[in-house]
Amino acid sequence: MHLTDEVRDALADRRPVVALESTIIAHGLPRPRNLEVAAELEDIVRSAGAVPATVAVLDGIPHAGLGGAQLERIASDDTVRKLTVRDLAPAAALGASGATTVAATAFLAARAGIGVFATGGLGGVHRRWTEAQDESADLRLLAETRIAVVCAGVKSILDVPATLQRLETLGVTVLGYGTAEFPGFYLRTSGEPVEWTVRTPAEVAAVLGAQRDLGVPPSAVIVANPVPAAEQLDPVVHDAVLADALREADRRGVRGQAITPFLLGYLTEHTRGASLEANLAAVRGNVRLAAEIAVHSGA
Ligand code: PSU
Ligand code: MN
Repeated sequence: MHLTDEVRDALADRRPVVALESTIIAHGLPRPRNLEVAAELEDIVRSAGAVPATVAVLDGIPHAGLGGAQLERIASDDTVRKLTVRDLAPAAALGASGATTVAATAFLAARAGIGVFATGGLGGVHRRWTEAQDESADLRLLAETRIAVVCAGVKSILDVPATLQRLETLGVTVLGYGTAEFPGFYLRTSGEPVEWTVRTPAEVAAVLGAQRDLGVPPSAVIVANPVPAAEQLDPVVHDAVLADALREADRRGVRGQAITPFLLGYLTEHTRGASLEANLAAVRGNVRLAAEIAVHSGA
C-alpha cells in the first residue's frame, strides 16, 4: 500500500490520522462539486489537528493519502470503479483504479494502522431484502475490523431497523453521539433507539481504549452522529421523494452496486439539491468529529 509521507510520518509519530472514503466522492456526489468537497473534507481534518488519509486504489495500488492530481482523478475520471473488499484483489492484479467503499476503506485504513474513519452514511440492509438479498458488504467487514467509524447512521434509502438488527447480530458496537436515537442520514433521527449515548470525543476515545483493553473481538465502533438540526432535510420532503426514488429504481430495474448511487442521485435531483446539502452537512460534521476523536485517542 502506498502512504503519503505525511500519513506515514504521522502514524510513525503516533499523531492523529483520519481515513476518508472515496466512493462518496466518485459515485455519491455530483460533479464538479465532488472535487471541492474532497478538498474541503481534508481541510476540516487539518484544522482540527489531524492528518487526512483519503483512501483509493490507483492503477492497482491501494493508497492512503492522495495528492491533488490523484484526488482530481478520483473525482472526475469515468473509468474509476466502485471497489468493495472483494474487488481489491482483482483491482490490484489487473492494475485497475477505483474509489473505495466504507468496507474497502475501513479494511485498508486498519491495515495501514489508522484507527479512525469518517463517512456520510454506512451501507446496510436494503429494503425488500427478502426479494433481493441486497445487504452492503460494509456490515460484515465492519464486524471484523477494529476501527472507529463516524457516520450519520446508515443511508435512509435502506431498511434501518433491519440494518440495526444485523449490527446487533454481528456484534458491532453502536454509539449515539449526543443522542439516544439512531440518526437518519439526511434526517436527525431514524426513529430507532440506540443503547449507548456518548457526549464527547474523549468518551469515544475511552470506549476505543476499553475495547482494546478488554480484548473484545476486533470489530468496528460505530459513532452515529446526527446532521445538525438546521441542516437536515425536511422530513416530509424526504419521505415523499424517497418513495418516488424507490419506485423509479424498481421501474428501471436498477440493482446491485448501482442502486445506492442511483437513489442518492435521484434525491439530489428531485429535492433540487436540498438532500445534497443535508448529506454534505452530515459528512462535514462527521469528519470534524472523527478528527477530534483521533486527537483524543492519541492515534
Ligand atoms: N455515504 C455517503 N455517500 C455514499 C456512500 C456513503 O454519504 O455514496 C457510499 C459508501 O462508500 C458506502 C456505499 O460504502 O455508499 C454503500 O454502497 P453499497 O450499498 O453498494 O454497499
Ligand atoms: Mn449493495
